[in-house]
Amino acid sequence: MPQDVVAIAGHFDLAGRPETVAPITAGHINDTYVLTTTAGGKAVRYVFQRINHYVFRNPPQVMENILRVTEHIRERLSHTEPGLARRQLRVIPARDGQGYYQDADGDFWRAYTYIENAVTYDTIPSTSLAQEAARMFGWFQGLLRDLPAPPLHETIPGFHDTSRRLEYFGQILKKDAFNRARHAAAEIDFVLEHAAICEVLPNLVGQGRFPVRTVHNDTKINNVMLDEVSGTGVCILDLDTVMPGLSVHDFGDLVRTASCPAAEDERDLSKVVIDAPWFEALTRGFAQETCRWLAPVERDHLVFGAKIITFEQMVRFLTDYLAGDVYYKVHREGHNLDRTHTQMRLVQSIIEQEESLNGLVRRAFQDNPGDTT
Ligand code: GN1
Ligand code: MG
Repeated sequence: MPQDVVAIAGHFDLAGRPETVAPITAGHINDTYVLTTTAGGKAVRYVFQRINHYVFRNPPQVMENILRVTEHIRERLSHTEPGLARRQLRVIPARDGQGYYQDADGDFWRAYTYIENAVTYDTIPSTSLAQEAARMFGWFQGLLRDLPAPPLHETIPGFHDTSRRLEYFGQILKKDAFNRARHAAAEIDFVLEHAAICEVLPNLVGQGRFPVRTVHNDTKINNVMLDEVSGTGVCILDLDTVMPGLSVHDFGDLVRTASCPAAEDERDLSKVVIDAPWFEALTRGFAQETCRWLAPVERDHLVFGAKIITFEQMVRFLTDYLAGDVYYKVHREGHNLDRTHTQMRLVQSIIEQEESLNGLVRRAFQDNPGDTT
């Protein structure tokens, strides 16, 4: 594969000649490589990605969205933060001017400049970094509030339509093509028992009582880069699912991935718990940036957002386990079932602490009063 990436790189206008290619294994969907060139005696790094077109059925639309979003943010930042090129991913167009290159196998490739001196975390090492990461996702949402019409393409239809995901889960469960349901009886019962929570947000949106915004939709903690020395937020990554959605889903996915010190596939479930100080740090960081414009109904549903997005993630992992591991990359037998277990445990942990978590949200927003009335 590294040789292929060098050949692919030939279709993009890079500085210098490709020297080395190394895979990056984080991320469950796309294939990612870092390619290094030498230009004028200096090493220059690029990120190359093969877009998973089983997941993203229309990669040109994905790239159209990303170009619009990155250009918009660059334009916004150029007024306030000139010279801060690393705050923003930069798409390198292919030689034919498109935002991607399609190879002979029909695969779509894209290239970004590499952001140096910044790191991502799969599990976040301190509450202060958690707060900063959450602030970054709030900042990102704020920058997209005035993205000019039309709305972005829906790159994965019904991405956070939890009811639709539940319906699909029901179909896969009925087939049980791999005879795996017998290993997940308690998890299946849990999903069916909690089905009603899927209706809450769609009902509010349907009644016009809940804003639909341009949001990130995949705010997993490793999708934000922080400066490797100071810890200050640098840049938001993984823009494939930036599209219309709900701010509470973004907050929720952060809570899912950063308020628990254990990994998403941790097998020791005693380590899997929503830790209040981490949750509080995330809430404070998010409030810092969003308090000026987040509607009261959104604030009141931040904890619910964490519950529903974690429940949805449980349904997604369980569905993929039953379907034979076709969507998420797996690295061991039962990987998707292990992931299902952690997500179920997190939902239970949110339910157990719901009242006190809501109290922490209220406190964070009181300390960061906005101008929403
Ligand atoms: C996928 O690619 P990655 O790892 O950032 C998935 C997210 C899930 C996440 C679970 C397009 O994200 O929705 O929350 O795995 N992305 C897509 O870890 O399905
Ligand atoms: Mg992703």
